[in-house]
Amino acid sequence: MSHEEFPTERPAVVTCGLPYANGDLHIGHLRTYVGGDVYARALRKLGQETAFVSGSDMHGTPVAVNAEEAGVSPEEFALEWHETYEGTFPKFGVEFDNYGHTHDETNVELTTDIVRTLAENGHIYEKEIMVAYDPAEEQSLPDRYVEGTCPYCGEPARGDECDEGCGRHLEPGEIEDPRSTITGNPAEYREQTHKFFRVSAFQDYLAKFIDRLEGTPNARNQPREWIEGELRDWCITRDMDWGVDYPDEESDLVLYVWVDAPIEYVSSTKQYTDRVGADTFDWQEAWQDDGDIVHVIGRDIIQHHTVFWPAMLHGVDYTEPRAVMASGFITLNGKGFSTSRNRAVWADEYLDEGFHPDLLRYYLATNGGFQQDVDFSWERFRERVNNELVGTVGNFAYRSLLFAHREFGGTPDADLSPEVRERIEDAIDEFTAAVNDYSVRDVGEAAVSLAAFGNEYIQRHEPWHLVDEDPERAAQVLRDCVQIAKAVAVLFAPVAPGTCDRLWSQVGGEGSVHDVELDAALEPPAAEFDEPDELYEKIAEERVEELNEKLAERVAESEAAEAAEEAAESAEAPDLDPVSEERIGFEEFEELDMRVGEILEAEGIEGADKLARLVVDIGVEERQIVAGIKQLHDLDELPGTRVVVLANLEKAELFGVESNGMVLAAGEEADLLTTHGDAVPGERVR
Ligand code: B3M
Ligand code: ZN
Repeated sequence: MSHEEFPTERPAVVTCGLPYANGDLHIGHLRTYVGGDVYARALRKLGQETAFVSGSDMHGTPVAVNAEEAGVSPEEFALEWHETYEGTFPKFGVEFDNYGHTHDETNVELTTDIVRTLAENGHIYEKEIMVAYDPAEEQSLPDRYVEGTCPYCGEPARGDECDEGCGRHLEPGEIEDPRSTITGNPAEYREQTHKFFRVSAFQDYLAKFIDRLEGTPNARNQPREWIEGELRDWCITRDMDWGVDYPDEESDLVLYVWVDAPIEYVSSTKQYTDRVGADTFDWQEAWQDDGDIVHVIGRDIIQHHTVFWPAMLHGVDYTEPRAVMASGFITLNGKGFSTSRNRAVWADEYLDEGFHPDLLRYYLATNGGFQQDVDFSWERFRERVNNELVGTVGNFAYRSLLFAHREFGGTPDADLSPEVRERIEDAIDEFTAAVNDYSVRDVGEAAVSLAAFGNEYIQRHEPWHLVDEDPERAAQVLRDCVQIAKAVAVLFAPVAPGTCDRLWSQVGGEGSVHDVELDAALEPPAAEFDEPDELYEKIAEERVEELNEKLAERVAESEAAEAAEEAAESAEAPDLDPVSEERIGFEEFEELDMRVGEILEAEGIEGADKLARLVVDIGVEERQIVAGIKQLHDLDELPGTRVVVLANLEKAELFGVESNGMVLAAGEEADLLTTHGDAVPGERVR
């Protein structure tokens, strides 16, 4: 820990990565927002002055491309999604102090201002570069308008990021074998003048910054390689209409979306101050003087938050981030979410199923460390809800409060026992340590393990026997239990804000549990309270089956639709040659000695892009055959495959390897010809 522990005397700002305003939210998206919300609420519990902000990311090609597909202007498209998100977050208890968007006046002004200052401070220069261009459309192809291969790891990449491979940011012109996503044509390159941010000049600063940075280990470690390697300058303009104009120039360029997007963190805080007054929260103190800035993001955007963004902040003398918490990804039944395949649990769908948002919050916040990938399945969801929320937290609270209410009408008149006081103090310490470790899971764990202790405590003392045998002892035990329930309400509130507010009023708490701090956990509960009701409800096994079926049906439906589309496409796709006019005689055909073969071995030929060396059993002998299928097939999968071999083709040498025969294949993708019945290797094909 390189900074003073929380709570500090400084204002803290917790931010969540801005969602692109370009489509429906699924529960995978919610992970960082729930994480950020839990963290901000937990900080407040420590008494830390905290603003929790975010906003919609309106600009850039991720929005422009989808808007184009939808046939509306990017502005209209993005605003509509922005309004949807604004409504969705609170439904999950994610309550930002301010939720703005990058296209609003505050952000456009502040972005313009910051870029101007960077330019004045000598951090921006102009350079001619080659940018991708689609000649058919006569337009530049920024970012997501091109697809190709990542120059660093060779994986397929789109636009400005290598999203399936090494995760790097890609500069304009870097992508290899670029194709236009508009027409599918190979892109051409044209020279254009662009603005660059001199990130390279910040190398020394960033090297020290990364040593100070707190947060999850992935966010602190991953950037070292980039910072210690060759730190390249960053192109901050794009040739498109949608975005914030590059200030003070007649050019057609707008700022790269990753310039104005993080600035929204500041703008959103400013809007909060504008609304509540600087006495309540002073954005300038936080961002320009000395605040504790904590960014909560997905792990795919670590580079932006630990390299480009801190350099920008430093370049205008703003407060650098104190911590970056980067969450892992989320999978569904072990496979990635796929919005296009409808393989997702949508945010609205979850609520429509009638589940309380706290259940999902609990699952997302505590099912693994924040930087770990998390798998969601309805089965596991049910298990955790039933065992931990119903079985541990709910069960403890209900049985304790019901019993105390019945026997004493509320909290019995007795002193808190030292054992229980200590146990609650430990839980408070665990909670505080979790916040300082940036672990939302441990925040939840502090509360749930306290509830588990409560269950064990009540079981150990059996107050239902004591009421008759030793009423004073019974009063003592129940006093302890009500205190534990109250402490659970306080400690669990960041993770389960809705149900903990209920628990808070069940123990006779005044106002909202979100207005009290950790010390409330040890304050005496109300002498009187009403009969409680149960906080959580069990999920039946049939519900899981039903939900899984729904999901499977939906995925099957969209996969079928996709397959039909693909089939239609490929049916019309190939330019088929007309059938040859020249006829051959049967004897000529008979000259072709074609045999059924079985592939025994398949390996790529080193140095050759396309060639593979196959060993094929053709019954009478084994043949070594070179085939141009290296990239078209998974070679490891080929052994055992039946093929058709032209066995009396002249021998040839390809890439220094002798090829003795030919394996027949059809089409661009080298679809291998095979047999479908009981023909064995060596039999002739006629
Ligand atoms: N809009 C979303 C993403 O790449 C992007 C985040 C911006 S945070 C300043 O995950
Ligand atoms: Zn890569």
